[in-house]
Amino acid sequence: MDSQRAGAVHGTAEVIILGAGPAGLVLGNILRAAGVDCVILERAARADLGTRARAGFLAANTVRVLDRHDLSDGLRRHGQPHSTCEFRTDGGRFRLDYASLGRGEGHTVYPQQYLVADLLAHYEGAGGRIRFAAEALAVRDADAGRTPPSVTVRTGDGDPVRWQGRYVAGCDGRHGAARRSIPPGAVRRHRIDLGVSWLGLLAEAPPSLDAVGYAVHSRGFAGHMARTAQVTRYYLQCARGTAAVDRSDAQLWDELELRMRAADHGPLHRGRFLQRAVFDLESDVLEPLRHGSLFLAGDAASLLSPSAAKGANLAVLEAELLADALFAALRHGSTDALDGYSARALTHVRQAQRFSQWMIRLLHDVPDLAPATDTVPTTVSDSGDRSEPSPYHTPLQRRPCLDTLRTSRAEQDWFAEQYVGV
Ligand code: RFL
Repeated sequence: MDSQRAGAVHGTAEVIILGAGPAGLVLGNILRAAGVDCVILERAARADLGTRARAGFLAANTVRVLDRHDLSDGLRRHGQPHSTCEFRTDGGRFRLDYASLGRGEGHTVYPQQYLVADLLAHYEGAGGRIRFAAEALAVRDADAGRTPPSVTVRTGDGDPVRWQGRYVAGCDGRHGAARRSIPPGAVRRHRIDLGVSWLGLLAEAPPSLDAVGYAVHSRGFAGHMARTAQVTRYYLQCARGTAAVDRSDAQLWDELELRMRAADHGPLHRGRFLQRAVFDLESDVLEPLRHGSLFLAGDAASLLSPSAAKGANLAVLEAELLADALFAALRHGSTDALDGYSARALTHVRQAQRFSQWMIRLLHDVPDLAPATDTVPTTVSDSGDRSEPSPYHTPLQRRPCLDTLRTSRAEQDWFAEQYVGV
Protein backbone atom coordinates (compact mmCIF):
# COMPACT_ATOMS: atom_id res chain seq x y z
CA MET A 1 0.00 0.00 0.00
CA ASP A 2 1.16 3.55 -0.75
CA SER A 3 2.32 4.75 2.66
CA GLN A 4 1.22 8.30 1.86
CA ARG A 5 -2.30 7.16 0.95
CA ALA A 6 -4.68 5.75 3.51
CA GLY A 7 -8.20 4.60 2.95
CA ALA A 8 -11.19 5.20 5.22
CA VAL A 9 -11.30 8.15 7.56
CA HIS A 10 -10.04 7.09 10.97
CA GLY A 11 -10.93 10.28 12.86
CA THR A 12 -12.16 13.80 12.31
CA ALA A 13 -11.67 17.19 13.97
CA GLU A 14 -12.36 20.77 12.97
CA VAL A 15 -8.65 21.52 13.33
CA ILE A 16 -5.93 18.89 13.05
CA ILE A 17 -2.76 20.09 14.76
CA LEU A 18 0.52 18.43 13.82
CA GLY A 19 3.10 18.49 16.62
CA ALA A 20 2.95 18.99 20.39
CA GLY A 21 5.75 21.52 20.83
CA PRO A 22 5.13 25.01 22.20
CA ALA A 23 3.29 26.06 19.01
CA GLY A 24 0.96 23.05 18.76
CA LEU A 25 0.17 22.90 22.47
CA VAL A 26 -0.56 26.63 22.84
CA LEU A 27 -2.77 26.45 19.76
CA GLY A 28 -4.52 23.32 21.04
CA ASN A 29 -5.12 24.83 24.47
CA ILE A 30 -6.59 28.07 23.13
CA LEU A 31 -8.82 26.31 20.58
CA ARG A 32 -10.03 23.72 23.08
CA ALA A 33 -10.88 26.42 25.64
CA ALA A 34 -12.88 28.21 22.94
CA GLY A 35 -14.87 25.06 22.24
CA VAL A 36 -13.23 24.25 18.90
CA ASP A 37 -12.95 20.52 18.22
CA CYS A 38 -9.27 19.78 17.64
CA VAL A 39 -6.83 16.91 17.87
CA ILE A 40 -3.04 17.01 18.24
CA LEU A 41 -1.04 14.34 16.39
CA GLU A 42 2.45 13.98 17.87
CA ARG A 43 5.22 11.79 16.50
CA ALA A 44 7.00 11.29 19.85
CA ALA A 45 5.94 8.90 22.58
CA ARG A 46 4.40 10.56 25.61
CA ALA A 47 7.43 9.73 27.79
CA ASP A 48 9.82 11.49 25.39
CA LEU A 49 7.88 14.69 24.93
CA GLY A 50 8.76 16.49 28.14
CA THR A 51 12.46 15.63 28.08
CA ARG A 52 13.80 17.72 25.19
CA ALA A 53 15.88 20.56 26.62
CA ARG A 54 15.99 23.44 24.16
CA ALA A 55 14.84 27.00 24.83
CA GLY A 56 14.73 28.73 28.16
CA PHE A 57 14.38 32.47 27.68
CA LEU A 58 10.77 33.57 27.47
CA ALA A 59 10.05 37.18 26.51
CA ALA A 60 7.62 39.31 28.51
CA ASN A 61 5.14 39.20 25.63
CA THR A 62 5.25 35.39 25.61
CA VAL A 63 4.44 35.37 29.31
CA ARG A 64 1.54 37.76 28.64
CA VAL A 65 0.13 35.43 25.97
CA LEU A 66 0.37 32.48 28.35
CA ASP A 67 -1.19 34.57 31.17
CA ARG A 68 -4.08 35.55 28.95
CA HIS A 69 -4.98 31.93 28.39
CA ASP A 70 -4.34 30.73 31.92
CA LEU A 71 -1.30 28.71 30.82
CA SER A 72 1.40 30.33 32.94
CA ASP A 73 1.01 28.68 36.37
CA GLY A 74 4.26 26.70 36.22
CA LEU A 75 6.44 29.45 34.86
CA ARG A 76 4.97 31.97 37.29
CA ARG A 77 5.85 29.63 40.16
CA HIS A 78 9.21 28.28 39.01
CA GLY A 79 10.50 30.65 36.31
CA GLN A 80 13.31 33.03 37.22
CA PRO A 81 13.31 36.68 36.16
CA HIS A 82 16.36 37.58 34.09
CA SER A 83 17.56 41.00 33.08
CA THR A 84 21.29 41.21 32.45
CA CYS A 85 23.79 40.25 29.80
CA GLU A 86 27.54 40.51 29.95
CA PHE A 87 29.84 40.91 26.96
CA ARG A 88 33.44 39.78 27.31
CA THR A 89 36.03 40.91 24.79
CA ASP A 90 39.79 41.36 24.70
CA GLY A 91 39.12 44.94 25.85
CA GLY A 92 37.47 43.79 29.11
CA ARG A 93 33.83 43.17 29.95
CA PHE A 94 30.67 45.24 30.20
CA ARG A 95 27.16 44.55 31.39
CA LEU A 96 23.77 45.69 30.13
CA ASP A 97 20.83 45.61 32.49
CA TYR A 98 18.42 45.33 29.58
CA ALA A 99 15.31 45.25 31.76
CA SER A 100 15.99 48.85 32.74
CA LEU A 101 16.57 49.89 29.11
CA GLY A 102 14.35 50.00 26.04
CA ARG A 103 10.81 49.16 26.96
CA GLY A 104 11.81 48.10 30.48
CA GLU A 105 11.13 44.38 30.14
CA GLY A 106 13.19 41.31 30.95
CA HIS A 107 12.97 37.56 30.33
CA THR A 108 11.62 34.73 32.42
CA VAL A 109 13.96 31.74 32.40
CA TYR A 110 11.90 28.56 32.27
CA PRO A 111 13.18 25.48 30.41
CA GLN A 112 11.15 24.60 27.33
CA GLN A 113 10.61 20.99 28.42
CA TYR A 114 8.88 22.22 31.59
CA LEU A 115 6.70 24.56 29.57
CA VAL A 116 5.77 21.72 27.20
CA ALA A 117 4.94 19.45 30.16
CA ASP A 118 2.73 22.20 31.71
CA LEU A 119 0.92 22.87 28.43
CA LEU A 120 0.31 19.17 27.89
CA ALA A 121 -1.01 18.66 31.43
CA HIS A 122 -3.34 21.62 31.01
CA TYR A 123 -4.59 20.42 27.62
CA GLU A 124 -5.23 16.85 28.71
CA GLY A 125 -6.64 17.97 32.07
CA ALA A 126 -9.25 19.96 30.18
CA GLY A 127 -10.15 16.96 28.02
CA GLY A 128 -8.08 17.89 24.94
CA ARG A 129 -7.51 15.11 22.40
CA ILE A 130 -3.95 14.10 21.59
CA ARG A 131 -2.43 11.02 19.94
CA PHE A 132 1.18 10.11 20.74
CA ALA A 133 3.47 8.04 18.53
CA ALA A 134 1.35 9.33 15.65
CA GLU A 135 3.66 10.52 12.89
CA ALA A 136 2.05 12.62 10.19
CA LEU A 137 3.27 11.44 6.81
CA ALA A 138 1.54 13.91 4.51
CA VAL A 139 -1.15 16.56 4.38
CA ARG A 140 -3.44 15.94 1.44
CA ASP A 141 -5.99 18.09 -0.42
CA ALA A 142 -5.02 21.30 1.40
CA ASP A 143 -5.86 23.30 -1.70
CA ALA A 144 -8.49 21.00 -3.18
CA GLY A 145 -11.45 23.36 -2.89
CA ARG A 146 -14.48 21.40 -1.72
CA THR A 147 -12.55 18.29 -0.66
CA PRO A 148 -11.60 18.66 3.01
CA PRO A 149 -7.92 18.37 3.89
CA SER A 150 -6.70 15.20 5.51
CA VAL A 151 -3.54 13.90 7.10
CA THR A 152 -2.12 10.42 6.68
CA VAL A 153 -0.61 9.19 9.91
CA ARG A 154 1.62 6.29 10.88
CA THR A 155 0.68 5.01 14.31
CA GLY A 156 2.62 1.78 14.61
CA ASP A 157 3.45 -1.15 12.43
CA GLY A 158 0.08 -1.23 10.68
CA ASP A 159 -1.12 0.65 7.62
CA PRO A 160 -1.28 4.45 7.90
CA VAL A 161 -4.60 5.92 9.01
CA ARG A 162 -6.30 9.10 7.83
CA TRP A 163 -7.57 12.07 9.83
CA GLN A 164 -9.85 14.57 8.15
CA GLY A 165 -10.58 18.16 9.21
CA ARG A 166 -11.62 21.64 8.09
CA TYR A 167 -8.14 23.05 8.71
CA VAL A 168 -4.67 21.66 9.38
CA ALA A 169 -2.14 23.51 11.56
CA GLY A 170 1.43 22.53 10.79
CA CYS A 171 3.26 22.93 14.12
CA ASP A 172 5.57 19.98 13.54
CA GLY A 173 8.86 21.83 13.25
CA ARG A 174 11.30 22.24 10.46
CA HIS A 175 11.46 18.61 9.34
CA GLY A 176 7.77 17.87 9.81
CA ALA A 177 5.15 16.70 7.33
CA ALA A 178 3.53 20.14 6.93
CA ARG A 179 6.50 21.71 5.18
CA ARG A 180 7.09 18.56 3.12
CA SER A 181 3.50 18.49 1.91
CA ILE A 182 3.58 21.89 0.25
CA PRO A 183 4.17 21.35 -3.46
CA PRO A 184 7.35 22.84 -4.93
CA GLY A 185 6.77 26.38 -6.10
CA ALA A 186 3.63 26.92 -4.01
CA VAL A 187 5.48 28.98 -1.41
CA ARG A 188 8.84 30.75 -1.39
CA ARG A 189 11.60 29.88 1.06
CA HIS A 190 14.03 32.60 2.12
CA ARG A 191 17.14 31.27 3.76
CA ILE A 192 20.08 32.99 5.46
CA ASP A 193 23.23 31.15 6.45
CA LEU A 194 26.33 33.08 7.44
CA GLY A 195 28.36 29.89 7.79
CA VAL A 196 28.49 29.90 11.60
CA SER A 197 28.01 26.72 13.68
CA TRP A 198 27.74 26.20 17.44
CA LEU A 199 28.31 23.25 19.70
CA GLY A 200 25.41 23.46 22.18
CA LEU A 201 26.18 22.00 25.59
CA LEU A 202 23.94 21.40 28.56
CA ALA A 203 25.98 21.16 31.75
CA GLU A 204 24.93 19.60 35.01
CA ALA A 205 26.32 22.57 36.89
CA PRO A 206 24.93 25.79 38.39
CA PRO A 207 25.23 28.98 36.34
CA SER A 208 28.66 30.56 36.51
CA LEU A 209 27.44 34.14 36.34
CA ASP A 210 24.19 35.95 37.06
CA ALA A 211 23.90 37.11 33.45
CA VAL A 212 23.81 35.78 29.92
CA GLY A 213 27.48 35.67 28.97
CA TYR A 214 28.62 36.50 25.42
CA ALA A 215 32.37 36.05 24.93
CA VAL A 216 33.91 37.31 21.72
CA HIS A 217 37.30 35.66 21.22
CA SER A 218 39.79 35.16 18.42
CA ARG A 219 39.28 31.36 18.79
CA GLY A 220 35.54 31.85 18.31
CA PHE A 221 32.46 32.76 20.27
CA ALA A 222 31.49 31.22 23.63
CA GLY A 223 28.17 31.72 25.39
CA HIS A 224 26.63 31.06 28.80
CA MET A 225 22.90 30.95 29.58
CA ALA A 226 21.29 29.97 32.86
CA ARG A 227 18.57 27.31 32.78
CA THR A 228 17.97 26.21 36.40
CA ALA A 229 19.95 26.28 39.65
CA GLN A 230 21.49 22.92 38.64
CA VAL A 231 21.70 23.14 34.85
CA THR A 232 23.41 25.66 32.56
CA ARG A 233 23.58 25.95 28.80
CA TYR A 234 26.88 26.79 27.09
CA TYR A 235 27.70 27.38 23.45
CA LEU A 236 31.03 27.09 21.66
CA GLN A 237 31.42 28.26 18.09
CA CYS A 238 32.85 25.37 16.09
CA ALA A 239 33.89 24.62 12.56
CA ARG A 240 31.08 23.42 10.34
CA GLY A 241 30.93 19.65 10.28
CA THR A 242 32.52 19.22 13.72
CA ALA A 243 31.45 16.03 15.50
CA ALA A 244 29.77 16.73 18.82
CA VAL A 245 31.76 14.03 20.58
CA ASP A 246 35.29 14.71 19.38
CA ARG A 247 36.47 16.26 22.67
CA SER A 248 36.34 15.21 26.31
CA ASP A 249 34.33 17.14 28.89
CA ALA A 250 37.57 18.46 30.41
CA GLN A 251 38.81 19.73 27.02
CA LEU A 252 35.49 21.49 26.42
CA TRP A 253 35.59 23.16 29.85
CA ASP A 254 39.16 24.31 29.17
CA GLU A 255 38.06 25.83 25.86
CA LEU A 256 35.05 27.50 27.47
CA GLU A 257 37.22 28.96 30.22
CA LEU A 258 39.75 30.21 27.70
CA ARG A 259 37.19 31.96 25.52
CA MET A 260 35.21 33.29 28.48
CA ARG A 261 38.48 34.58 29.93
CA ALA A 262 38.02 32.80 33.24
CA ALA A 263 41.57 33.81 34.20
CA ASP A 264 40.41 37.45 34.29
CA HIS A 265 36.77 37.10 35.31
CA GLY A 266 36.58 33.98 37.47
CA PRO A 267 36.30 30.21 36.83
CA LEU A 268 33.24 28.43 35.49
CA HIS A 269 31.29 25.92 37.58
CA ARG A 270 32.13 22.61 35.94
CA GLY A 271 29.95 19.52 35.70
CA ARG A 272 29.05 16.62 33.42
CA PHE A 273 27.66 17.52 29.99
CA LEU A 274 24.15 16.09 29.72
CA GLN A 275 23.68 17.01 26.08
CA ARG A 276 25.95 17.95 23.17
CA ALA A 277 24.69 18.92 19.75
CA VAL A 278 26.23 20.79 16.85
CA PHE A 279 23.93 23.02 14.85
CA ASP A 280 24.32 25.56 12.09
CA LEU A 281 23.04 29.05 12.80
CA GLU A 282 20.87 29.22 9.74
CA SER A 283 17.51 30.91 9.50
CA ASP A 284 14.73 30.48 7.02
CA VAL A 285 11.13 31.44 6.52
CA LEU A 286 8.40 30.33 4.15
CA GLU A 287 6.17 32.86 2.43
CA PRO A 288 3.23 32.76 2.69
CA LEU A 289 2.74 30.66 5.85
CA ARG A 290 -0.21 28.98 4.24
CA HIS A 291 -1.13 26.55 1.53
CA GLY A 292 -4.91 26.44 1.13
CA SER A 293 -6.32 25.13 4.40
CA LEU A 294 -2.87 24.24 5.80
CA PHE A 295 -1.35 26.92 8.06
CA LEU A 296 2.17 26.94 9.48
CA ALA A 297 3.32 28.12 12.92
CA GLY A 298 6.50 27.90 14.99
CA ASP A 299 9.60 26.26 13.52
CA ALA A 300 7.48 24.83 10.70
CA ALA A 301 6.90 28.42 9.58
CA SER A 302 10.34 29.84 10.20
CA LEU A 303 13.55 28.60 11.63
CA LEU A 304 15.53 31.04 13.74
CA SER A 305 19.07 30.51 14.87
CA PRO A 306 19.20 30.42 18.70
CA SER A 307 21.59 33.41 18.64
CA ALA A 308 18.78 35.68 19.80
CA ALA A 309 16.53 33.21 21.66
CA LYS A 310 13.42 33.94 19.61
CA GLY A 311 12.15 30.61 18.21
CA ALA A 312 9.96 29.44 21.08
CA ASN A 313 8.71 32.97 21.64
CA LEU A 314 7.62 33.32 18.03
CA ALA A 315 5.99 29.89 18.21
CA VAL A 316 3.77 31.02 21.11
CA LEU A 317 2.92 34.34 19.48
CA GLU A 318 1.98 32.72 16.17
CA ALA A 319 -0.09 30.05 17.91
CA GLU A 320 -2.24 32.73 19.50
CA LEU A 321 -2.63 34.62 16.22
CA LEU A 322 -3.61 31.44 14.40
CA ALA A 323 -6.00 30.31 17.14
CA ASP A 324 -7.87 33.63 17.00
CA ALA A 325 -8.04 33.47 13.21
CA LEU A 326 -9.29 29.87 13.14
CA PHE A 327 -11.89 30.66 15.77
CA ALA A 328 -13.20 33.61 13.74
CA ALA A 329 -13.41 31.43 10.63
CA LEU A 330 -15.08 28.46 12.31
CA ARG A 331 -17.47 30.26 14.64
CA HIS A 332 -18.18 33.56 12.91
CA GLY A 333 -17.68 32.57 9.30
CA SER A 334 -15.15 35.37 8.82
CA THR A 335 -11.91 34.39 7.09
CA ASP A 336 -10.37 37.89 7.17
CA ALA A 337 -8.04 37.06 10.07
CA LEU A 338 -7.04 33.75 8.45
CA ASP A 339 -6.31 35.57 5.21
CA GLY A 340 -4.18 38.06 7.14
CA TYR A 341 -2.44 35.50 9.37
CA SER A 342 0.61 35.00 7.19
CA ALA A 343 1.32 38.71 6.72
CA ARG A 344 0.91 39.44 10.44
CA ALA A 345 3.11 36.56 11.53
CA LEU A 346 5.76 37.39 8.93
CA THR A 347 6.11 40.92 10.31
CA HIS A 348 7.24 39.43 13.62
CA VAL A 349 9.40 36.77 11.98
CA ARG A 350 11.28 39.33 9.88
CA GLN A 351 11.92 41.54 12.88
CA ALA A 352 13.24 38.56 14.87
CA GLN A 353 15.40 37.36 11.98
CA ARG A 354 16.86 40.80 11.47
CA PHE A 355 17.90 40.96 15.11
CA SER A 356 19.22 37.43 15.19
CA GLN A 357 21.40 38.15 12.12
CA TRP A 358 22.63 41.32 13.82
CA MET A 359 23.58 39.24 16.88
CA ILE A 360 25.46 36.71 14.75
CA ARG A 361 27.46 39.51 13.14
CA LEU A 362 28.12 41.09 16.53
CA LEU A 363 29.43 37.89 18.08
CA HIS A 364 31.32 36.25 15.21
CA ASP A 365 33.67 37.15 12.41
CA VAL A 366 31.40 36.77 9.42
CA PRO A 367 31.37 38.34 6.01
CA ASP A 368 29.78 41.74 5.98
CA LEU A 369 28.21 41.44 2.56
CA ALA A 370 26.87 37.92 2.69
CA PRO A 371 24.36 36.89 0.06
CA ALA A 372 20.91 36.84 1.60
CA THR A 373 19.76 33.52 0.23
CA ASP A 374 22.67 31.15 0.05
CA THR A 375 25.49 29.65 2.06
CA VAL A 376 28.60 31.75 2.41
CA PRO A 377 31.70 29.76 1.50
CA THR A 378 34.01 29.32 4.48
CA THR A 379 36.92 27.08 5.28
CA VAL A 380 37.96 25.55 8.57
CA SER A 381 40.70 27.17 10.58
CA ASP A 382 43.08 25.20 12.77
CA SER A 383 43.75 28.18 15.01
CA GLY A 384 40.56 27.67 16.95
CA ASP A 385 37.05 26.76 15.92
CA ARG A 386 35.91 29.70 13.92
CA SER A 387 35.60 29.71 10.19
CA GLU A 388 38.41 31.25 8.19
CA PRO A 389 37.75 34.72 6.77
CA SER A 390 36.19 34.93 3.35
CA PRO A 391 37.26 37.72 0.97
CA TYR A 392 34.50 39.90 2.41
CA HIS A 393 35.62 39.26 5.97
CA THR A 394 35.66 42.46 8.02
CA PRO A 395 36.27 41.64 11.68
CA LEU A 396 37.17 45.24 12.43
CA GLN A 397 33.56 46.24 11.81
CA ARG A 398 32.46 44.15 14.77
CA ARG A 399 34.50 46.07 17.34
CA PRO A 400 32.88 49.44 16.72
CA CYS A 401 29.50 47.71 17.11
CA LEU A 402 30.51 46.38 20.52
CA ASP A 403 31.99 49.76 21.49
CA THR A 404 28.82 51.56 20.48
CA LEU A 405 26.76 49.07 22.46
CA ARG A 406 28.99 49.68 25.48
CA THR A 407 28.86 53.46 25.31
CA SER A 408 25.71 54.64 23.53
CA ARG A 409 22.47 54.79 25.50
CA ALA A 410 20.48 55.00 22.27
CA GLU A 411 22.11 51.80 20.98
CA GLN A 412 21.50 50.09 24.34
CA ASP A 413 17.81 51.02 24.27
CA TRP A 414 17.51 49.64 20.74
CA PHE A 415 19.31 46.44 21.76
CA ALA A 416 17.13 45.95 24.86
CA GLU A 417 13.95 46.46 22.87
CA GLN A 418 14.99 43.96 20.20
CA TYR A 419 16.46 41.49 22.69
CA VAL A 420 13.22 40.96 24.62
CA GLY A 421 10.82 41.85 21.84
CA VAL A 422 8.82 39.50 19.66
P1 RFL B 1 9.10 21.95 18.19
O1 RFL B 1 9.41 22.33 19.61
O2 RFL B 1 10.20 21.40 17.37
O3 RFL B 1 7.90 20.93 18.24
C1 RFL B 1 7.48 20.24 17.07
C2 RFL B 1 6.80 18.98 17.52
O4 RFL B 1 6.35 18.29 16.34
C3 RFL B 1 6.67 16.91 16.46
N1 RFL B 1 6.76 16.37 15.07
C4 RFL B 1 5.78 15.66 14.50
N2 RFL B 1 4.59 15.26 14.95
C5 RFL B 1 3.78 14.56 14.11
N3 RFL B 1 4.17 14.22 12.83
C6 RFL B 1 5.38 14.61 12.35
N4 RFL B 1 5.74 14.28 11.08
C7 RFL B 1 6.25 15.36 13.20
N5 RFL B 1 7.47 15.91 13.05
C8 RFL B 1 7.77 16.51 14.19
C9 RFL B 1 7.96 16.87 17.24
O5 RFL B 1 8.15 15.61 17.87
C10 RFL B 1 7.73 18.01 18.25
O6 RFL B 1 7.11 17.55 19.42
O7 RFL B 1 8.51 23.19 17.36
P2 RFL B 1 7.65 24.47 17.82
O8 RFL B 1 6.47 24.05 18.62
O9 RFL B 1 7.46 25.23 16.58
O10 RFL B 1 8.63 25.26 18.85
C11 RFL B 1 9.80 25.87 18.38
C12 RFL B 1 10.88 25.84 19.47
O11 RFL B 1 11.04 24.50 19.92
C13 RFL B 1 12.22 26.39 18.97
O12 RFL B 1 12.02 27.51 18.16
C14 RFL B 1 13.14 26.80 20.13
O13 RFL B 1 13.55 25.68 20.88
C15 RFL B 1 14.37 27.58 19.62
N6 RFL B 1 15.31 27.88 20.71
C16 RFL B 1 15.06 28.92 21.58
N7 RFL B 1 13.97 29.69 21.41
C17 RFL B 1 13.69 30.69 22.30
O14 RFL B 1 12.66 31.38 22.13
N8 RFL B 1 14.50 30.94 23.39
C18 RFL B 1 15.64 30.20 23.63
O15 RFL B 1 16.32 30.43 24.64
C19 RFL B 1 15.98 29.16 22.69
N9 RFL B 1 17.06 28.36 22.88
C20 RFL B 1 16.44 27.05 20.91
C21 RFL B 1 17.29 27.32 22.01
C22 RFL B 1 16.72 25.98 20.05
C23 RFL B 1 17.84 25.19 20.25
N10 RFL B 1 18.11 24.14 19.36
C24 RFL B 1 17.05 23.26 18.97
C25 RFL B 1 19.14 24.33 18.41
C26 RFL B 1 18.41 26.53 22.23
C27 RFL B 1 18.69 25.45 21.36
C28 RFL B 1 19.89 24.59 21.61
